[in-house]
Amino acid sequence: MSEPRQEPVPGTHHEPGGDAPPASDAPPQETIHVDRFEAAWMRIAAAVLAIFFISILVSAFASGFQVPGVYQRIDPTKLYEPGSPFADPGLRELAPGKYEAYIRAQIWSFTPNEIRIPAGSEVTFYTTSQDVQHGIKIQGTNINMMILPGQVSTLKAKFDTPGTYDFVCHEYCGQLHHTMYGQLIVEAEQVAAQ
Ligand SMILES: [Cu+2]
Repeated sequence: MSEPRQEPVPGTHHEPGGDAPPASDAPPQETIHVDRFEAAWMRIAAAVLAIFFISILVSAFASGFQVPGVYQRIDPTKLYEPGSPFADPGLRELAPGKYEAYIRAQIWSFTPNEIRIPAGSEVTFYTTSQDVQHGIKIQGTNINMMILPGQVSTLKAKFDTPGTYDFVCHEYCGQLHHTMYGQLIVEAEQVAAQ
């Protein structure tokens, strides 16, 4: 299918040799002089950017770093209402070795403040705050996120090595902020083979 030919609109037709300057009047091409040391620093800056970009790719795809996602919005005044997963937070088993952990933060504690899972488990964490801004960092893992009132944040981690993983609030939330901590205990008993 061919487009219908456009007729030139009267008065807008560009006449050859009109206002465009003749090509012979164009200034001669000039090259920009870049000092030797300046050029070296430009190459170093480009190399540093490339290294940073590669390190982002390696951390995202090889080391499994994740950016905490906004899972949903939630009314912080309704966390205790029936049906809210934060009314009775804690660990839920979805399948052998697969868990979800709901953690509610409030001044100045986590609920629950102790979580036990068998080694080899994969846990998806969901967190929200009842009052002010908190944070959670689980030692030795990629779990490190803000806990905000009105927002449910989520991150996932796999726990292969038995041991005790402390978690703390890392966002100053008032006088007893330093008392806001808990423990995730990975028990030596392995997840049953599937
Ligand atoms: Cu805090």
